Amino acid sequence: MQNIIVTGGAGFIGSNFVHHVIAERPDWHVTVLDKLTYAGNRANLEGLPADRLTFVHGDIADAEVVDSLVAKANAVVHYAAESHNDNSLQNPRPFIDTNLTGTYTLLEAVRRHDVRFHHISTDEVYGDLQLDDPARFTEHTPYNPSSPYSSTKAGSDLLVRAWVRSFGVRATISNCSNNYGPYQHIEKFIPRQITNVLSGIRPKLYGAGLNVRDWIHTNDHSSAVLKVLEEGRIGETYLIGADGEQNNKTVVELILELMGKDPHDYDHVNDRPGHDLRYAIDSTKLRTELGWQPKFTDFRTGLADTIAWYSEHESWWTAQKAAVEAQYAKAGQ
Ligand code: NAD
Ligand code: TDX
Repeated sequence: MQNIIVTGGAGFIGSNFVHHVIAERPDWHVTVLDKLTYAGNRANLEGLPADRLTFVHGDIADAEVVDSLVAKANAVVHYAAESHNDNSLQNPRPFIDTNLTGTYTLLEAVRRHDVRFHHISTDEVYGDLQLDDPARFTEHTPYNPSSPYSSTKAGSDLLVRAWVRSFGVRATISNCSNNYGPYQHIEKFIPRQITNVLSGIRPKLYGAGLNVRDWIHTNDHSSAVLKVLEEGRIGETYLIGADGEQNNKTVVELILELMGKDPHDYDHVNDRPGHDLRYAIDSTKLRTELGWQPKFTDFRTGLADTIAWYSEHESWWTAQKAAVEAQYAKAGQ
């Protein structure tokens, strides 16, 4: 497998995966196909060797562009998506176009050219768990998405499954928990709070802040995806998680503490409509079947490194900060 397409490779998790692959697989060439929406940034790919990376500015829902690239590739790793729940509550349309029509367009191309496909998805397709529920999501948990975002991701997963069964497409799916790390857009929870503190704004916690997310460092997500791409069984789904459950209140307080501030110096703001209570992943299948293990499991250290990254890369995010906060202010958040 030498020539892979990474869709959404200029976004947060996709760009981290591109860095990982370039470092770990010296004989591979990566073609990034990215529309450069507000969430895509070419700077995320700076410093990578030009002879091993081709950047194509295009839409995954554009059948002509997709077909011409897929015809020359050995595999497609599909990260491109509209990814933010809050945006999907304001305007669901782009989520339908990219997450559903875009995935359909890629599936038709890999079907035509018999190219290996790996689909990146989320634990949010399973809905949420109660705080006191000992259960975690497994590959057998029924789909029950809550938001326009998670319902389009669930729909895209089902398209992949149907294309495997009906057309013999050689695909795998992975559903990962909440990622954190460098290059994450500042609309998302952790970078929003870090950049708030750096900008002299009090962090904003939705509701009481008791909602739980299962945090994984994006480097661990990358190693898991590479594992599934190379060794996963065709037609199978693998859940990716690193046992990182934390409630939002604890995370905000830890960010403030690590940044040398009063840990209680934050605001409670309007809750998200339909806000999922808790996500938790059981990644036993990936660990036992494919022998994957996470490496970046010390959340305090990972968060401190992430804070350092945003502090050292102010020029990466400052231009967007005012507009992101103005958008949140409209929703009282
Ligand atoms: P992101 O919003 O940071 O990046 C998305 C990228 O896709 C951007 O570069 C954007 O320009 C590109 N894109 C959007 N629409 C496109 C289109 N029509 N054609 C081509 N490119 C397009 O997202 P992220 O947080 O990096 O998430 C990447 C993937 O991982 C998504 O599929 C998401 O559902 C999934 N995921 C995310 C998380 C998380 O915690 N962020 C967790 C599990 C799964
Ligand atoms: O300012 C905030 N305050 C706050 O309390 C923001 C932006 C969020 N929150 C809460 C909402 C969630 O409980 O923090 C938690 C995390 O929020 P997000 O960063 O928006 O992530 P989430 O909705 O959990 O979804 C993320 O993980 C799963 C990604 O954005 C998805 O793409 C992925 O599928």
